[in-house]
Amino acid sequence: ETWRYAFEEALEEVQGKFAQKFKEEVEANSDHEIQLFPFGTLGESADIMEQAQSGILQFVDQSPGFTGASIPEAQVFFVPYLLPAEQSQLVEFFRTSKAIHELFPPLYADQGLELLTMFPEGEVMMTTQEPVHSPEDLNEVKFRVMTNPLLVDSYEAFGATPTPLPWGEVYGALQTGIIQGQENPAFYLESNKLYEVASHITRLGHNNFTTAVMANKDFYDELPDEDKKVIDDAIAAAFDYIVEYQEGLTEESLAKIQEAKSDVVITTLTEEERAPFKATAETVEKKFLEIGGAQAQEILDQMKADLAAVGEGGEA
Ligand code: 6CS
Repeated sequence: ETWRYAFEEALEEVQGKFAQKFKEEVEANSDHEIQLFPFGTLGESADIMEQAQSGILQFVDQSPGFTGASIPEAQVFFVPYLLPAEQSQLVEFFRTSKAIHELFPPLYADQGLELLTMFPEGEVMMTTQEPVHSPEDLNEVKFRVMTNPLLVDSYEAFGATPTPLPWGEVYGALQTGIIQGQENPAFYLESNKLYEVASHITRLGHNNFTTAVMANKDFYDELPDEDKKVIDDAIAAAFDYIVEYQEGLTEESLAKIQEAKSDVVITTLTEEERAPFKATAETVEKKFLEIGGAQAQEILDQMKADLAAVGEGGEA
């Protein structure tokens, strides 16, 4: 049988690398084939999600940045400075989190999805046309965010004017001045040449990009146990692979950007400069409890317990 798998990025970007490894594992261990659909081949993130829910696709990678609109609890990933900055702690959190492995699957199941895994894609950085050292510098900056209500609240708290847009419109919107800023991990800034249209990159350590891979639930439920095992093993192998693949990726990507365009300014905010951004976490957390769905409190409490279990947690 041929199974279709769509994701939000290009084949050689992080989600694509994960998908390629998943395909390789499934095909090596079964008679099934995986057909990959990178970004743009089937539409935007919202489109591929719809196709996975209706069963046209068997697998989909969609980030909570978009899923937060339909599973409000998934917005928890946009409470700033919640995830740890330290990579080994971060990975351990994704491997062991009860919130991810026990609380989220039923919420995805309600949407017709079998949650297979969540994994981090790298430190999120702001790119803007002017330098940013404080929330005041974001005043009047129309800042593109994924279509996620809490991310809008978070960037409002950061002092910007958040503008939710699908990914496909971001480069053009920066180029034409409809927006003046956006955020993404370094590999994505590099591969999509975002530095051409916004030459200031600011690292404020507020988040790591989380994504999720799901199967259509009816499809998954009806599979024989041996096929479920092939899928689960392939996901586990791809998780290990993608963690390893990302070692050093952020710094390499930033170096490539600097090489491609020497006037790009990459700034890491000092602790002092970060303080006012960090101070917004409490407000955004409260907002999450208001708009994060029936299980918001339970999810947030569990996330914090999971983070405490892997180390200090708190600083992204
Ligand atoms: O900003 C976005 O919309 C996109 N960012 C990443 C890193 N992956 C997919 C998503 O569409």
